[in-house]
Amino acid sequence: MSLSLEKAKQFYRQMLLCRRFEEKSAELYTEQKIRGFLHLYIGEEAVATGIIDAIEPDDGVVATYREHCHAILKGIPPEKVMAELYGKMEGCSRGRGGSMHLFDKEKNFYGGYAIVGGGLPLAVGIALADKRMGRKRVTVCFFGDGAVAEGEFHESMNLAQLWELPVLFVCENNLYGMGTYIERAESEPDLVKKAKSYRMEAHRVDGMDVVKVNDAAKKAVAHIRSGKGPVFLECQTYRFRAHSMFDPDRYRTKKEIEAWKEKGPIVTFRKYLQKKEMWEKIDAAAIEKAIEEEVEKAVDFAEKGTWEPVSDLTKFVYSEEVTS
Ligand SMILES: Cc1ncc(C[n+]2csc(CCOP(=O)(O)OP(=O)(O)O)c2C)c(N)n1
Repeated sequence: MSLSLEKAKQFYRQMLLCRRFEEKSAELYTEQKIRGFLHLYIGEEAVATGIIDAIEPDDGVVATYREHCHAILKGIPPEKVMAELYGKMEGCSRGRGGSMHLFDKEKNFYGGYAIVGGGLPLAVGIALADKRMGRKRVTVCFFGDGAVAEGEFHESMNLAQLWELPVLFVCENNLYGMGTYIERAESEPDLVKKAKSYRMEAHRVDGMDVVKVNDAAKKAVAHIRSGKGPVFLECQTYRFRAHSMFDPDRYRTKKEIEAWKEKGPIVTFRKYLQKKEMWEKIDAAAIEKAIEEEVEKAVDFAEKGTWEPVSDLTKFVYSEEVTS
Protein backbone atom coordinates (compact mmCIF):
# COMPACT_ATOMS: atom_id res chain seq x y z
CA MET A 1 0.00 0.00 0.00
CA SER A 2 1.26 3.54 -0.71
CA LEU A 3 1.54 6.11 2.01
CA SER A 4 0.20 9.63 1.92
CA LEU A 5 2.81 12.38 2.16
CA GLU A 6 1.49 13.30 5.59
CA LYS A 7 1.90 9.72 6.86
CA ALA A 8 5.36 9.50 5.32
CA LYS A 9 6.44 12.61 7.23
CA GLN A 10 4.90 11.27 10.42
CA PHE A 11 6.70 7.91 10.21
CA TYR A 12 10.03 9.51 9.35
CA ARG A 13 9.68 12.02 12.16
CA GLN A 14 8.65 9.39 14.70
CA MET A 15 11.44 6.95 13.88
CA LEU A 16 14.03 9.71 13.90
CA LEU A 17 12.74 11.12 17.19
CA CYS A 18 13.07 7.66 18.76
CA ARG A 19 16.59 7.30 17.37
CA ARG A 20 17.84 10.74 18.46
CA PHE A 21 16.17 10.54 21.86
CA GLU A 22 17.95 7.27 22.58
CA GLU A 23 21.32 8.37 21.19
CA LYS A 24 21.11 11.31 23.56
CA SER A 25 20.08 8.99 26.43
CA ALA A 26 23.17 6.84 25.81
CA GLU A 27 25.35 9.94 25.93
CA LEU A 28 23.73 11.11 29.17
CA TYR A 29 24.18 7.64 30.63
CA THR A 30 27.92 7.74 30.07
CA GLU A 31 27.92 11.16 31.77
CA GLN A 32 26.08 9.47 34.69
CA LYS A 33 23.14 11.85 34.39
CA ILE A 34 21.02 8.75 33.89
CA ARG A 35 21.66 5.89 36.33
CA GLY A 36 20.43 2.33 36.75
CA PHE A 37 19.60 0.24 33.68
CA LEU A 38 19.19 1.53 30.16
CA HIS A 39 18.08 -0.68 27.27
CA LEU A 40 18.10 0.95 23.86
CA TYR A 41 15.64 0.21 21.04
CA ILE A 42 17.92 1.55 18.30
CA GLY A 43 17.35 -0.52 15.14
CA GLU A 44 13.85 -1.63 16.10
CA GLU A 45 12.01 1.69 15.61
CA ALA A 46 9.87 0.53 12.67
CA VAL A 47 8.02 -1.94 14.91
CA ALA A 48 6.67 0.46 17.56
CA THR A 49 6.06 3.15 14.91
CA GLY A 50 4.09 0.92 12.54
CA ILE A 51 2.08 -0.77 15.27
CA ILE A 52 1.16 2.22 17.44
CA ASP A 53 0.00 4.15 14.38
CA ALA A 54 -2.60 1.42 13.78
CA ILE A 55 -4.36 1.87 17.12
CA GLU A 56 -6.51 4.60 18.70
CA PRO A 57 -5.57 6.77 21.69
CA ASP A 58 -8.09 4.84 23.80
CA ASP A 59 -6.36 1.51 23.11
CA GLY A 60 -3.82 0.21 25.59
CA VAL A 61 -0.13 -0.62 25.29
CA VAL A 62 1.90 -2.89 27.54
CA ALA A 63 5.64 -3.02 26.84
CA THR A 64 8.93 -4.35 28.18
CA TYR A 65 11.99 -2.61 29.65
CA ARG A 66 13.05 -1.52 26.13
CA GLU A 67 10.12 0.87 25.92
CA HIS A 68 11.19 4.51 25.55
CA CYS A 69 9.89 4.66 21.97
CA HIS A 70 6.63 2.88 22.71
CA ALA A 71 5.97 5.37 25.52
CA ILE A 72 6.76 8.42 23.40
CA LEU A 73 4.74 7.17 20.44
CA LYS A 74 1.79 6.41 22.72
CA GLY A 75 1.78 10.08 23.60
CA ILE A 76 3.92 10.52 26.71
CA PRO A 77 5.84 13.76 26.06
CA PRO A 78 9.60 13.14 25.54
CA GLU A 79 10.39 15.55 28.39
CA LYS A 80 8.39 13.43 30.84
CA VAL A 81 10.19 10.32 29.63
CA MET A 82 13.59 12.02 29.93
CA ALA A 83 12.76 13.31 33.42
CA GLU A 84 11.86 9.73 34.36
CA LEU A 85 15.22 8.47 33.06
CA TYR A 86 16.86 11.12 35.26
CA GLY A 87 14.77 9.97 38.26
CA LYS A 88 13.14 13.36 38.68
CA MET A 89 9.68 13.90 40.19
CA GLU A 90 8.39 15.41 36.93
CA GLY A 91 8.93 12.06 35.21
CA CYS A 92 5.95 10.01 34.02
CA SER A 93 6.37 7.58 36.94
CA ARG A 94 7.31 10.31 39.41
CA GLY A 95 10.97 9.42 39.02
CA ARG A 96 10.47 6.16 40.85
CA GLY A 97 10.37 3.84 37.87
CA GLY A 98 13.29 4.91 35.74
CA SER A 99 13.95 3.67 32.22
CA MET A 100 12.33 0.25 32.69
CA HIS A 101 9.08 1.39 34.30
CA LEU A 102 7.53 4.15 32.26
CA PHE A 103 3.79 4.48 32.88
CA ASP A 104 0.95 6.85 32.07
CA LYS A 105 -2.64 6.02 32.93
CA GLU A 106 -4.06 8.96 30.92
CA LYS A 107 -2.33 7.73 27.76
CA ASN A 108 -3.29 4.09 28.44
CA PHE A 109 0.37 3.19 28.54
CA TYR A 110 0.46 0.42 31.15
CA GLY A 111 4.24 0.03 31.47
CA GLY A 112 7.35 -0.79 31.10
CA TYR A 113 8.08 -4.24 32.75
CA ALA A 114 11.47 -5.46 33.86
CA ILE A 115 10.37 -9.06 34.24
CA VAL A 116 10.64 -10.95 30.97
CA GLY A 117 7.14 -12.07 29.96
CA GLY A 118 5.60 -10.10 32.84
CA GLY A 119 3.53 -7.87 30.58
CA LEU A 120 1.74 -10.72 28.82
CA PRO A 121 -0.69 -11.81 31.57
CA LEU A 122 -1.27 -8.16 32.37
CA ALA A 123 -2.34 -7.41 28.78
CA VAL A 124 -4.61 -10.45 28.84
CA GLY A 125 -6.15 -9.21 32.11
CA ILE A 126 -6.77 -5.73 30.69
CA ALA A 127 -8.36 -7.25 27.58
CA LEU A 128 -10.52 -9.56 29.71
CA ALA A 129 -11.76 -6.56 31.71
CA ASP A 130 -12.47 -4.64 28.47
CA LYS A 131 -14.44 -7.54 27.04
CA ARG A 132 -16.45 -8.08 30.22
CA MET A 133 -17.18 -4.36 30.54
CA GLY A 134 -18.23 -4.12 26.88
CA ARG A 135 -15.45 -1.66 26.00
CA LYS A 136 -14.33 -1.77 22.37
CA ARG A 137 -10.64 -1.41 23.11
CA VAL A 138 -7.63 -3.30 21.86
CA THR A 139 -4.58 -3.93 24.04
CA VAL A 140 -1.22 -4.25 22.33
CA CYS A 141 1.40 -6.29 24.14
CA PHE A 142 5.02 -5.91 23.01
CA PHE A 143 7.60 -8.49 24.09
CA GLY A 144 10.87 -9.99 22.90
CA ASP A 145 11.68 -13.45 21.56
CA GLY A 146 13.13 -14.29 24.98
CA ALA A 147 9.64 -14.03 26.52
CA VAL A 148 8.40 -16.85 24.30
CA ALA A 149 10.30 -19.36 26.44
CA GLU A 150 8.46 -18.21 29.60
CA GLY A 151 5.47 -20.00 31.11
CA GLU A 152 3.57 -16.71 31.16
CA PHE A 153 3.69 -16.57 27.37
CA HIS A 154 1.97 -19.94 26.99
CA GLU A 155 -0.67 -19.29 29.64
CA SER A 156 -1.42 -15.89 28.12
CA MET A 157 -1.70 -17.24 24.58
CA ASN A 158 -3.94 -20.05 25.71
CA LEU A 159 -6.40 -17.92 27.65
CA ALA A 160 -6.45 -15.05 25.15
CA GLN A 161 -7.44 -17.44 22.36
CA LEU A 162 -9.79 -19.54 24.47
CA TRP A 163 -11.67 -16.43 25.62
CA GLU A 164 -11.28 -14.60 22.27
CA LEU A 165 -9.80 -11.54 23.94
CA PRO A 166 -8.95 -8.28 22.14
CA VAL A 167 -5.15 -8.51 22.37
CA LEU A 168 -2.52 -7.87 19.72
CA PHE A 169 0.59 -9.83 20.69
CA VAL A 170 3.66 -8.25 19.07
CA CYS A 171 6.81 -10.29 19.35
CA GLU A 172 9.83 -8.12 18.60
CA ASN A 173 12.10 -10.90 17.44
CA ASN A 174 15.60 -9.40 17.46
CA LEU A 175 17.14 -12.90 17.56
CA TYR A 176 18.76 -12.51 21.00
CA GLY A 177 17.59 -12.68 24.60
CA MET A 178 20.52 -10.89 26.26
CA GLY A 179 23.47 -12.93 24.92
CA THR A 180 21.49 -16.02 23.94
CA TYR A 181 20.69 -16.72 20.30
CA ILE A 182 17.08 -17.73 19.74
CA GLU A 183 18.03 -21.18 18.38
CA ARG A 184 19.70 -21.98 21.71
CA ALA A 185 16.65 -21.04 23.77
CA GLU A 186 13.72 -22.27 21.67
CA SER A 187 13.11 -25.91 20.74
CA GLU A 188 10.80 -24.51 18.02
CA PRO A 189 12.23 -21.19 16.80
CA ASP A 190 9.38 -20.73 14.30
CA LEU A 191 7.33 -18.40 16.49
CA VAL A 192 4.38 -18.10 14.12
CA LYS A 193 4.03 -21.88 14.17
CA LYS A 194 4.02 -21.72 17.95
CA ALA A 195 1.22 -19.13 18.04
CA LYS A 196 -0.76 -21.13 15.51
CA SER A 197 -0.59 -24.15 17.79
CA TYR A 198 -2.95 -22.15 20.00
CA ARG A 199 -5.18 -21.74 16.92
CA MET A 200 -4.38 -18.05 17.00
CA GLU A 201 -4.30 -15.87 13.88
CA ALA A 202 -0.55 -15.36 13.41
CA HIS A 203 1.70 -13.64 10.87
CA ARG A 204 5.37 -12.89 10.30
CA VAL A 205 6.39 -9.43 9.13
CA ASP A 206 9.61 -7.65 8.17
CA GLY A 207 10.15 -5.57 11.29
CA MET A 208 12.67 -3.32 9.52
CA ASP A 209 9.99 -1.99 7.18
CA VAL A 210 7.59 0.44 8.82
CA VAL A 211 5.13 0.29 5.91
CA LYS A 212 4.86 -3.50 6.08
CA VAL A 213 4.54 -3.45 9.88
CA ASN A 214 1.82 -0.80 9.64
CA ASP A 215 -0.14 -2.77 7.01
CA ALA A 216 0.03 -5.95 9.07
CA ALA A 217 -0.96 -4.07 12.23
CA LYS A 218 -4.00 -2.46 10.58
CA LYS A 219 -5.24 -5.86 9.38
CA ALA A 220 -4.64 -7.38 12.81
CA VAL A 221 -6.43 -4.57 14.64
CA ALA A 222 -9.44 -4.83 12.28
CA HIS A 223 -9.60 -8.58 12.98
CA ILE A 224 -9.47 -8.01 16.74
CA ARG A 225 -12.02 -5.18 16.72
CA SER A 226 -14.49 -7.28 14.77
CA GLY A 227 -14.57 -9.61 17.78
CA LYS A 228 -12.63 -12.48 16.20
CA GLY A 229 -10.14 -12.74 19.04
CA PRO A 230 -6.40 -12.10 19.42
CA VAL A 231 -3.68 -11.89 16.76
CA PHE A 232 0.03 -12.69 17.05
CA LEU A 233 2.55 -10.77 14.93
CA GLU A 234 6.19 -11.76 14.80
CA CYS A 235 8.19 -8.70 13.71
CA GLN A 236 11.67 -9.70 12.57
CA THR A 237 14.06 -7.03 13.69
CA TYR A 238 17.48 -6.42 15.20
CA ARG A 239 18.96 -4.23 17.90
CA PHE A 240 22.05 -2.38 16.73
CA ARG A 241 23.32 -1.70 20.25
CA ALA A 242 24.14 -4.09 23.07
CA HIS A 243 21.40 -5.59 25.24
CA SER A 244 21.95 -2.87 27.85
CA MET A 245 24.63 -0.32 28.65
CA PHE A 246 26.43 -2.98 30.74
CA ASP A 247 26.65 -5.58 27.99
CA PRO A 248 30.05 -6.04 26.26
CA ASP A 249 28.16 -7.58 23.28
CA ARG A 250 30.62 -10.42 22.59
CA TYR A 251 28.08 -12.94 21.32
CA ARG A 252 27.56 -11.43 17.84
CA THR A 253 29.96 -10.63 15.04
CA LYS A 254 30.52 -7.12 13.73
CA LYS A 255 29.73 -8.49 10.28
CA GLU A 256 26.27 -9.60 11.40
CA ILE A 257 25.54 -6.22 13.01
CA GLU A 258 26.73 -4.31 9.94
CA ALA A 259 24.61 -6.47 7.62
CA TRP A 260 21.49 -5.65 9.66
CA LYS A 261 22.39 -1.96 9.78
CA GLU A 262 22.26 -1.89 6.00
CA LYS A 263 18.58 -2.75 6.20
CA GLY A 264 17.93 -0.53 9.22
CA PRO A 265 14.42 0.94 9.51
CA ILE A 266 15.38 4.53 8.70
CA VAL A 267 17.57 3.48 5.76
CA THR A 268 14.84 1.20 4.42
CA PHE A 269 12.21 3.90 4.76
CA ARG A 270 14.39 6.48 3.03
CA LYS A 271 14.83 4.07 0.10
CA TYR A 272 11.07 3.55 -0.02
CA LEU A 273 10.45 7.31 -0.08
CA GLN A 274 13.07 7.81 -2.80
CA LYS A 275 11.44 5.12 -4.91
CA LYS A 276 8.03 6.74 -4.46
CA GLU A 277 9.56 10.16 -5.23
CA MET A 278 8.52 11.48 -1.82
CA TRP A 279 11.96 11.89 -0.28
CA GLU A 280 12.48 15.49 -1.47
CA LYS A 281 8.97 16.43 -0.42
CA ILE A 282 9.23 15.42 3.23
CA ASP A 283 12.03 17.95 3.94
CA ALA A 284 14.19 15.64 6.02
CA ALA A 285 16.54 18.47 7.05
CA ALA A 286 13.70 20.43 8.66
CA ILE A 287 12.49 17.30 10.45
CA GLU A 288 16.00 16.62 11.74
CA LYS A 289 16.34 20.18 13.06
CA ALA A 290 12.96 20.13 14.82
CA ILE A 291 13.83 16.81 16.48
CA GLU A 292 17.17 18.10 17.66
CA GLU A 293 15.33 20.95 19.39
CA GLU A 294 12.72 18.61 20.85
CA VAL A 295 15.40 16.37 22.37
CA GLU A 296 17.28 19.39 23.75
CA LYS A 297 14.03 20.62 25.29
CA ALA A 298 13.49 17.22 26.92
CA VAL A 299 17.00 17.24 28.40
CA ASP A 300 16.54 20.79 29.66
CA PHE A 301 13.24 19.83 31.31
CA ALA A 302 14.87 16.84 33.00
CA GLU A 303 17.87 18.92 34.16
CA LYS A 304 15.57 21.48 35.75
CA GLY A 305 13.40 18.82 37.39
CA THR A 306 13.28 18.19 41.12
CA TRP A 307 14.50 15.32 43.26
CA GLU A 308 11.99 13.71 45.57
CA PRO A 309 12.69 14.80 49.16
CA VAL A 310 14.16 12.17 51.49
CA SER A 311 11.12 12.68 53.76
CA ASP A 312 9.05 10.94 51.02
CA LEU A 313 11.22 7.83 51.15
CA THR A 314 8.55 5.53 52.57
CA LYS A 315 5.67 7.08 50.63
CA PHE A 316 3.83 4.48 48.49
CA VAL A 317 5.82 1.68 50.15
CA TYR A 318 2.90 0.78 52.40
CA SER A 319 -0.71 1.47 51.48
CA GLU A 320 -2.04 4.53 53.13
CA GLU A 321 -4.99 4.28 55.46
CA VAL A 322 -8.30 4.86 53.74
CA THR A 323 -10.90 6.68 55.75
CA SER A 324 -14.39 6.29 54.42
C1 LIG B 1 11.77 -13.67 34.36
C2 LIG B 1 13.08 -13.05 33.99
N1 LIG B 1 14.12 -13.84 33.69
C3 LIG B 1 15.32 -13.30 33.36
C4 LIG B 1 15.47 -11.93 33.35
C5 LIG B 1 16.82 -11.34 32.95
N2 LIG B 1 16.68 -10.79 31.59
C6 LIG B 1 16.46 -9.47 31.41
S1 LIG B 1 16.30 -9.10 29.81
C7 LIG B 1 16.51 -10.69 29.31
C8 LIG B 1 16.47 -11.05 27.84
C9 LIG B 1 15.12 -10.96 27.22
O1 LIG B 1 15.22 -10.97 25.84
P1 LIG B 1 14.03 -10.69 24.87
O2 LIG B 1 12.74 -11.08 25.51
O3 LIG B 1 14.33 -11.32 23.57
O4 LIG B 1 13.97 -9.10 24.73
P2 LIG B 1 15.04 -8.10 24.15
O5 LIG B 1 15.95 -7.71 25.29
O6 LIG B 1 15.74 -8.81 23.05
O7 LIG B 1 14.26 -6.92 23.66
C10 LIG B 1 16.72 -11.51 30.41
C11 LIG B 1 16.96 -12.95 30.32
C12 LIG B 1 14.36 -11.13 33.69
N3 LIG B 1 14.42 -9.80 33.68
N4 LIG B 1 13.17 -11.70 33.99
